Amino acid sequence: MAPIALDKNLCTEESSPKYDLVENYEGNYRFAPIEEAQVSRAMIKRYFNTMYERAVSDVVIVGAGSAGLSCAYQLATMHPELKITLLEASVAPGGGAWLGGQLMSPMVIRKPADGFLREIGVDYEDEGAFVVVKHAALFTSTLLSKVLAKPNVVMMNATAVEDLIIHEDFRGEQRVAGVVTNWTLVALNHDTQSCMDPNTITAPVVISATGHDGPMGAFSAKRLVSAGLKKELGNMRGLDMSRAEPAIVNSTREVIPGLILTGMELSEHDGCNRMGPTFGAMIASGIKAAHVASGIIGS
Ligand code: 48N
Repeated sequence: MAPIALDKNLCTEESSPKYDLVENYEGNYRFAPIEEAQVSRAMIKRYFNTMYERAVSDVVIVGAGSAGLSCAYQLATMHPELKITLLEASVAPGGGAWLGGQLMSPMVIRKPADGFLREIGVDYEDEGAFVVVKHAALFTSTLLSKVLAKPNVVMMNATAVEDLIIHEDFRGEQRVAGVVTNWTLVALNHDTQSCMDPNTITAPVVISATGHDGPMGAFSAKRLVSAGLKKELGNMRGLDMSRAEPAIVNSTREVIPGLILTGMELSEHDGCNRMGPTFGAMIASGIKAAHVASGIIGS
């Protein structure tokens, strides 16, 4: 099919009207011509090329909340050669870090995690033992923009991990070898439709940062139990900021070969306390998960 001819005289830099000149708003503001099919094809080509190319990834990160995004940033910075695929079930990434606690938007981050804010260029007010970012979305949007600017990171949102790929190695040891995905609206409607076949993404390392909340929270931890790879969940304990934050960071680890847990998913897996609306542990745990992944890949 012949490519759609463009109105050439509107597509050159010198001829296209300056978008910001006031007179362009006096009824003659014009765009370069477009055909609907061009828009669809521009999106389809890129989206499905991404799915094809990332069917085999080096690292899959499940969940684009504060832990998953911090991990993606750190890992992509340490290893620009790795194909890192970030999967987020919601349409909007960010998880609990968009709004902060109780829908109150200022975000508290305990020292020393404030160093990461300086790394990514987010201003804050210093309160001594902790700092406060004026709006949680300032942190999340800045971090998200840095992550998406990394050439080796691809994020697929509205895409749910609905199972783990689990292989048995030559020693008979079970290891996670990737994830099973579907569009989230499909994954949430399995009970209303006959089995909708999923997509797979294989990767030697999966980092699960699916949090403790929401319709799919602690997904991988729960799947380890239902797949018989873990006897039972630890179940998140009551709120204790002082105990919760170091516990989450210090317990960030590879829980079974090929699967690293980070962030609040660990509270459900191990039975750690919750910390409420303070986010330093999410940052530090995400960064630690990146180092754990780096160690696995480098070994
Ligand atoms: O923000 P969350 O839920 O998880 P973390 O661990 O990044 O950050 C946790 C933090 O927000 C808190 O809970 C704070 C500190 N409060 C603690 C407390 O005591 O209350 O992000 C997880 C992301 C979300 O965006 C989910 O949509 C997504 O993971 N997700 C998934 N994405 C793909 N496939 C799935 N199966 C899936 N499940 C969750």
